[in-house]
Amino acid sequence: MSALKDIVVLVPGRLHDHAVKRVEETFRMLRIERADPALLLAGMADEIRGVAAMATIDPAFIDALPKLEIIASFGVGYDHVDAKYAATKGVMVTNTPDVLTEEVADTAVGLLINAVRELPRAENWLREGRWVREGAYPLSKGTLRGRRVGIFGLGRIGLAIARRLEGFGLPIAYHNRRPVEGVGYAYHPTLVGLAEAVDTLISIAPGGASTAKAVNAEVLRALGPDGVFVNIGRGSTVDEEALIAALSDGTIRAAGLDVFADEPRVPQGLIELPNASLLPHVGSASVHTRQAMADLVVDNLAAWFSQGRPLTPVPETAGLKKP
Ligand code: A2R
Repeated sequence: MSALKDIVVLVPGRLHDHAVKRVEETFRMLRIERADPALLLAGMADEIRGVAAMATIDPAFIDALPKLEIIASFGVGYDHVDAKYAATKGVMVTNTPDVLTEEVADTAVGLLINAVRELPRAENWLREGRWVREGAYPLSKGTLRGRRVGIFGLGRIGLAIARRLEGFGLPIAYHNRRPVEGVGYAYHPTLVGLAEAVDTLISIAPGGASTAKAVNAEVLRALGPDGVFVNIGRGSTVDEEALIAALSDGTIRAAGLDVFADEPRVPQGLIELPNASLLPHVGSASVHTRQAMADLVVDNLAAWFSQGRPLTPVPETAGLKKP
């Protein structure tokens, strides 16, 4: 472990306290306010061999660190790290998959039920004293009964959501770029085709260019007037203007959203909609799961520097060898 103590790891910006504590205990930690080359003091850049971050890491920042070997990113989505560019520079990138899969799947199901059965609004009815004054909360217009579920992004988390909803007695279909081997759910080669075939669309696809605004006006029209859209993946996958329009004019029935295009700013148009159930990106946000994610960030760094291979490399850098 003493060898690890000589290795300099930079933490730019905010990071989970437990991860910061473990980086500090295990390595020589440096901190700056954000991942900006202008904030690197003289001599700092030449020492840094690892980065542990939740922050955006762009090519300019990677170029500013000539000794950089690994970026250990917090979270399973790593669209804020330019992993393709890192790969061209021989820099390993890791994320924190698996340890959050079940938590995010639980949240997805909660959000779906909230959106369909209006549970947050029903709770407000009680808290506002309306149960006493006005009687029972109105019957929810939506139900899970009879729904057909489509999953956009049937990966680790998508499969965990599908298994839960199978248990609810609902048929499952999905859209990925390729069918998943060994899975019996109906595959749709296009997202609009999936939306046509179902009335409940759950997005758990990654962010980035290939999914940007993939859930657009056409997809929402295909979902139809009884349609429910749940997003627990990335806000960037949705055309938010089109979603607001579709919820306002009855193109779809309801939405449950945990993620937004420009967090923490949520469009006022969404906030004002009674048929949108909104959460502040809490998919994996329990003490238990965030601690496991923090551990995996530091375990990736420790595995890289002590054994020469990380635990959970992202696909873009999975083939890289330690220099
Ligand atoms: O397309 P495929 O066959 O590589 O399947 C992946 C699918 N996916 C896409 N589907 C359609 N169009 C795309 N452009 C596209 N890009 C990726 O999303 C795969 O089945 C799924 C992602 O699954 P995993 O890589 O196992 O990720 P995990 O752990 O389920 O997390 C998903 C996302 C993260 O990237 C964060 O943005 C979010 O959950 O928290």
